[in-house]
Amino acid sequence: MTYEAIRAAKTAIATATGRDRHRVAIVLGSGLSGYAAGLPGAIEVPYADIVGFPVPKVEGHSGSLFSAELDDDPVMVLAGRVHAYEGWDLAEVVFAVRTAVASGCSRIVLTNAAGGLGDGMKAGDLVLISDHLNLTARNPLMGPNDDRLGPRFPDMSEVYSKELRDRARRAGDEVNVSLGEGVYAWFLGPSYESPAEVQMAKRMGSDLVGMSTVPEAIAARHMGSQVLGISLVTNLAAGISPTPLSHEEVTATADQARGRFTRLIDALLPQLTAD
Ligand code: 8IG
Repeated sequence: MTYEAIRAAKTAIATATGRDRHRVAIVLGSGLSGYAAGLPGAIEVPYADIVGFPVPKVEGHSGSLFSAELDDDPVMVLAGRVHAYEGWDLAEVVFAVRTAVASGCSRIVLTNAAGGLGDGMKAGDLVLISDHLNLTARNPLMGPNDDRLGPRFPDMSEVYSKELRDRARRAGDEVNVSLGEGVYAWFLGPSYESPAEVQMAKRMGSDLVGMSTVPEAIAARHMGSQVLGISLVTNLAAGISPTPLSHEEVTATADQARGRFTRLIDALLPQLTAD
């Protein structure tokens, strides 16, 4: 079923955008989806118009795909994502990313807002994800495997492409945006971690905590796409931060980082459409 559903969504995107292939997709995390509005000449397709796409219910806007051409290379921007904590199945959580890969995106950029706990990290930092910890005991590949999508036991030794991280670093250098690097731990949420859970995640080797990205990265790797992960640290994790976490802090940091994020992605996309 998933395979046919992905094909149907892919056809809907091709029809609505007039482009039957895209090269690169970028998923915009919370507070970052405004990036799409700044894309000149982009074609917007609401998720509700793409058969099979889950439509986010919570945030102010319900999610749209934007299709734009950068030097003749079609790029897909996914503004809005759904999370497991909203009650979506992981098959639904990864559906848009799977459709992007099926539509030709051999490189997927996953962005998110996250909590920071690595030494020296502070709110506002942009961090390249070097690896992840799946602390949810869930996996989007559970269930029967469809060999047309990928192998039963996909290798995860380089989920977040070293090559793409190097390209991101070069893009950052071009536009004076410094980038950290760290391991992202996936928690289900929606409550933030307790301080003890943050200490656990830290001792286990993580620098970032968040509620997204990992299932999408696993599904994209399953289908053979390269993945780049970028976190915006919008808050220090519980117990690291001297103050309680609030969604307002998260939004305020995202607002403050928007300019740097936009500059980075503008410099990065041409690096990613190039061979
Ligand atoms: I924004 O501190 C954001 N998302 N799990 N923990 C987790 N997710 C987050 C956090 C955080 N901040």
